[in-house]
Amino acid sequence: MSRSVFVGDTEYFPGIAQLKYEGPDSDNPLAFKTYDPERIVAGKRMEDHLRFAVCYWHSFCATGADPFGPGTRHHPWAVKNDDEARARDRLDAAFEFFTKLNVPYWCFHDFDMAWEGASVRESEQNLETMVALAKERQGETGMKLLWGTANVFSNPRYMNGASTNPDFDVVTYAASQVKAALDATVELGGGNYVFWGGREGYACLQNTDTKRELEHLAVFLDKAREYGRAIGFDGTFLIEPKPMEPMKHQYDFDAQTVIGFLRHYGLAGDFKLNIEANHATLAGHTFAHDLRMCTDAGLLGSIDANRGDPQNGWDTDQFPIDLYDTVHAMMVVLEAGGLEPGGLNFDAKVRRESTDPEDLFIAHVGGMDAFARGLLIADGILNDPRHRQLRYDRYASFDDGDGKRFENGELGLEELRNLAAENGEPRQRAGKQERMENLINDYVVRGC
Ligand code: XLS
Ligand code: NI
Ligand code: NI
Repeated sequence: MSRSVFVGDTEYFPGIAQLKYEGPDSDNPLAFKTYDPERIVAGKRMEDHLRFAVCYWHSFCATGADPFGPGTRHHPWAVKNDDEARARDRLDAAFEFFTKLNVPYWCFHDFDMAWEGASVRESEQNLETMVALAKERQGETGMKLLWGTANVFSNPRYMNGASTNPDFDVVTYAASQVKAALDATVELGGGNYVFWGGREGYACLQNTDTKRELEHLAVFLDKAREYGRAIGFDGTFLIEPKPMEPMKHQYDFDAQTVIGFLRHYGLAGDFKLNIEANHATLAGHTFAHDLRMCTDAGLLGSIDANRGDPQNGWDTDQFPIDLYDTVHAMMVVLEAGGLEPGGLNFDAKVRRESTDPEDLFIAHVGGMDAFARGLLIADGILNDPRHRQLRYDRYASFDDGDGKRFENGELGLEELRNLAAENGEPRQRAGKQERMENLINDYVVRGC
């Protein structure tokens, strides 16, 4: 596919051409060593397995500001005085970046792309203006939208939550934004729509009616589904779990909590999960654990690819470069048959000290190569009969006979007791954890 290298009138990343696969021996920091979109793995192109997306917020809006100091990155697309002019420049810079990086998808929040107006109507118009331009740019570059979402957590009005806010007026405002963001997602052909519950939780249990707030959340999601389907959105609604930050506790704590919630309120199926690595680890799990909980439930929708720092207890949103993480994640994804219509969205930001424009490319290259390696290594492991044997043959006693009858619910507690009495002490069967770990390491070393 040939793509024009920049859109609009200005080149925002001069001196950087479209990135290519150059193979493992390349020493070019702006080339892929493993990610080769055309390479066939397990019967599919790498690009179609990984379905990479770039996020708008961290990459084109954030400047590196932290609670201790202002931004360090000076974006050439953020210099004009007028809101609309800045938004247009930012969009062009983003599409230039997407094209040069050569990824197929992107993701946005309403007010990453547009700017908030003084009224609901004004904000809607601002978003419509930017969606029209984004649609043009998608047409010119071949980019597709992985998902859209609404930022219903930054504006001070959402300090007590959005759909779970104790004040109904705030709930209606959140609804106005979700409606407009759903319209935008449909207009741009997005395959998914995300709800990350930014401030849907509490800071103080004692002043919060948790039962009522959770019920409001369920009603709100149900109405969003109803509206989305009515305007022709046939993609997946996604809930992105996170246990804390900004709130002390967030209702969408982790994968299993969200799965239980979706099933309880009859939302499962239309709604699936968007698992973010750093959120899973904040919940005390591994990334692969939360993915596996989703695939077991048939509810894995998409992935926010990033990583935390084991020494920091917050959402550092670093680029994913840990090979074990990507191997374990891709083992789950491959076993489940893939991510489509979801993908791997880099919800990750370069560090505050990474101030060269090329750093944003280098960071994405690292993440893409790490997942490409994860894919190849995972495919090798899953095709090794020893993996099957170590993981599944442990359950052979349930394949037939009484074990099978137990699985089918045909044996009562007394019958089970009698079997134990008859059969006596069970034979010890080792878990073989170290064999499994060594097998994985062998594939990691053998590489790609
Ligand atoms: C923040 C979330 C956010 C969502 C989209 O922690 O990861 O970026 O992905 O609202
Ligand atoms: Ni995220
Ligand atoms: Ni996050």
